[in-house]
Amino acid sequence: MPGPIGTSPSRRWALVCTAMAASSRRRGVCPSEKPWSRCLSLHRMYVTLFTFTLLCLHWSRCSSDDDHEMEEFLKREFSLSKPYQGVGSLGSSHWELMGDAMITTEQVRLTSDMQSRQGAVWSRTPCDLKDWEMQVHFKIHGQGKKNLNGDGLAVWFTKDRMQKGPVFGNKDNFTGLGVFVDTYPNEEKHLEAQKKRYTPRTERIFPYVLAMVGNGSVSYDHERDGRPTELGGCTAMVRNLKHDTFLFIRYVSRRLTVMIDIEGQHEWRDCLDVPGVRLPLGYYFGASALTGDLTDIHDIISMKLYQITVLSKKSQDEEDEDEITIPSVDNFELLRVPESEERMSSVAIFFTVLFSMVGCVFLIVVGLLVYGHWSETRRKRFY
Ligand SMILES: [Ca+2]
Repeated sequence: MPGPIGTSPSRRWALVCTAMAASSRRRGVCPSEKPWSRCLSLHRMYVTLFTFTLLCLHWSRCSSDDDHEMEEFLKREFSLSKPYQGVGSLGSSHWELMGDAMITTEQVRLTSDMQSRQGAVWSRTPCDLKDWEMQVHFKIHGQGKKNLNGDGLAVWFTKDRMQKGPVFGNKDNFTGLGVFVDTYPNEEKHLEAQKKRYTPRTERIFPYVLAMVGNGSVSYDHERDGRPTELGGCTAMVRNLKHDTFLFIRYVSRRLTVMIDIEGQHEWRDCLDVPGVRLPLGYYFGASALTGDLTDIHDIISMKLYQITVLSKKSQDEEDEDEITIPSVDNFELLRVPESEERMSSVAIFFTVLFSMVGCVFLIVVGLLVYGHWSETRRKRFY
């Protein structure tokens, strides 16, 4: 499988810079007829100019994409790999099984090739890492022919854990992130039954990988394969392959990137890339799968979680502005925090303060009137 890829672009760029600098030094050899001192100063000038250009180029590249400077570390407490020591049996294990999931020596089998199964494996520890990437080694296989298998598996980063449900074996109206490998085209079958067809623009070829963010009140539309809540996705022919298949989920500087490696070429292929994804800290990683009338074997071979350290200060500062409490996605209508509510709340605060002040003035006036009346009565009593 391809290794961690977070540092590669910047490292590639650094290599290019070094190579160009070396090449410039080679080109800086002076013609023999020039006086040596003049040649040296010319050489210095060229080197200075070239270095300056390189610095400018490097600066523009770094400032155009702050995510380039990264370091990554494998976090064992959030990773699941062979020999799955204690998983599903020991309370001390970092991972817990649910439903029909079971451990073998080679994999965590979420479902077997049987109807109406659902299984999951969940991390016990909430994850407080701000930037991370998860590499999932999985396998989906079974007897069912094309489009007669289902339903798929999901990788989760959610507020709740260990809850059964209809969304690939997890509860609906979940809070957090779900990345689904959907192997059955429910919507297409539904349209076929109505004698309708996809338009080429809206057609999605299954199996299909897609990402969804839920805020606890958004439902996954199973009949439409999650189309209304899809953040992005790609076709991924992952079933019954002889070679290994991988899913890569990166969440760095509020940018969600999903890539797949399913061709057996040890190369990541882009699937989706969405900026402005806001996920709170302290959620749980998990994976789940579901079979219905149609079946498949859904296996997780490993889940490796890398902590990403973004070295660019600018993006860190931008992120530290406020704490995220509810998952949301910028420019995604279904999940946007309603601005009207925010505006209403400030309007409400204004009126509360205003009415409090008016109330106070009213009370003071009434108090003064009562006091005036009382002292008048008292004065009259004396006369
Ligand atoms: Ca489906």
